Amino acid sequence: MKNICVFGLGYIGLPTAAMFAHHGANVIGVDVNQHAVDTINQGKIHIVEPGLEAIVKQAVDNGKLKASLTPVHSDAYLIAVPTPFKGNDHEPDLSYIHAVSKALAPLLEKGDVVILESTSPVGATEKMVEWLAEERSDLTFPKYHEPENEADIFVAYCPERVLPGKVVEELISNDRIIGGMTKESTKKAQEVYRIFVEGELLETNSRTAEMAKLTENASRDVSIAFANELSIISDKLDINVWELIELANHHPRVNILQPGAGVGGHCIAVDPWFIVNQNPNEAKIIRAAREINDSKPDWVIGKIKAEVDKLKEIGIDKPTVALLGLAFKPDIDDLRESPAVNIAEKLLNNSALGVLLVEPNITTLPSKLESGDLVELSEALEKADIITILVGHAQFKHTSFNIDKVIIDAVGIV
Ligand code: SAJ
Repeated sequence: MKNICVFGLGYIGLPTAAMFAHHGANVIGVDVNQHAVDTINQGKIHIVEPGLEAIVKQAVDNGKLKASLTPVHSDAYLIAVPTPFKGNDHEPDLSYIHAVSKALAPLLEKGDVVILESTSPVGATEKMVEWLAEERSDLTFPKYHEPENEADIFVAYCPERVLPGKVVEELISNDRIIGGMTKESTKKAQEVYRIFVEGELLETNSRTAEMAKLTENASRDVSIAFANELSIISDKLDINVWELIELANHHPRVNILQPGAGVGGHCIAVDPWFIVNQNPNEAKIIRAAREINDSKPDWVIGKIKAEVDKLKEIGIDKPTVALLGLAFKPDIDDLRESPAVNIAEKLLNNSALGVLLVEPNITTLPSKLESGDLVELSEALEKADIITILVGHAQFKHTSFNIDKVIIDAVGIV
């Protein structure tokens, strides 16, 4: 497996391509984004991920990694393009995988390996094979129900499970699920990942691998929803939810996660919907968890509004609310799909309030919050009437909130 072509140079594709190149493979990374291609070919990166730029630079300088708008024939093709939603019912949009299939099909030769990594609904790998087969009637492709029968092309689904912020380390050390359409496809895909993966390469079929990826994130979503539901019940009963969870977790077989302002990011808040969309009548807990977690930002806004009303009653006409944290989780600068941004956006639209935003990991606000004031923590603590902690950043954990102000703590710091 000397030559590898990686489609999609985003948060997963780029680190994966760089890792293959760093371990001696000749890698062509393909992306439709000219800016990404140019940046990578200069040995730089267009995303934020600790430790990645050095690996990309070395691989580019050594001539092992090249980015391009067009693919070339390779021994293995790895697909890591987005699968967003389309329509109003969280239906996965496989058009990026379809476009890659069309670009890749003309290059295929007997013995090549095609691996899908994009988070996908169950059956997407078989759909991809259909698209490839439509273009190449001269080749045979594997069939899900005939795992012992060999074909000209080897196909597998191999999901990633790296944690943003720790991608470089986890790509190497995590165990991987290798879901071949046939037994031989699993073996061939294992050979590809063995180039750099030190974790176990667990064998299964493509549908189980697709479902495993969705299951991992849905499982975490359900666990967080349980914690968020407890926080709402505890608030009603005037119980401290953080103490409650701490106590319950002393039970040897209980391990409850932490409530927060909601669930953000591009994985846990998205992937469970693929299961719900495909199994609307069966996926009851998974749907409920999504709804509970998605409604948590509005619940936090309700708490803020209740405090605002109390201040108005005592004559403070336009109270100022400080929102501490905008990122989707602690100690990162990533604001995408962040519940804190959602809360900030809604409060900024309320002209009866002053709003101060604190996010120590960024220097400029995203366009949807451009009407807001990004200030230092000290200024917010001094000027605001209501302090709302939305993200458990280290800076906030090291701050004493021993001040005479209303504090709403969505993440249990105080
Ligand atoms: N959160 C809570 N309470 C908790 C834990 C998390 O409210 O106790 C919130 C976070 O604040 C954040 C959201 O959940 O808003 C998601 O954060 P996360 O750290 O749980 O996960 P991600 O989205 O950064 O990465 C997840 C990981 N999946 C699992 O842990 C099962 C990662 O391993 C996957 O590779 C990644 O999704 C992905 O790409 O699918």
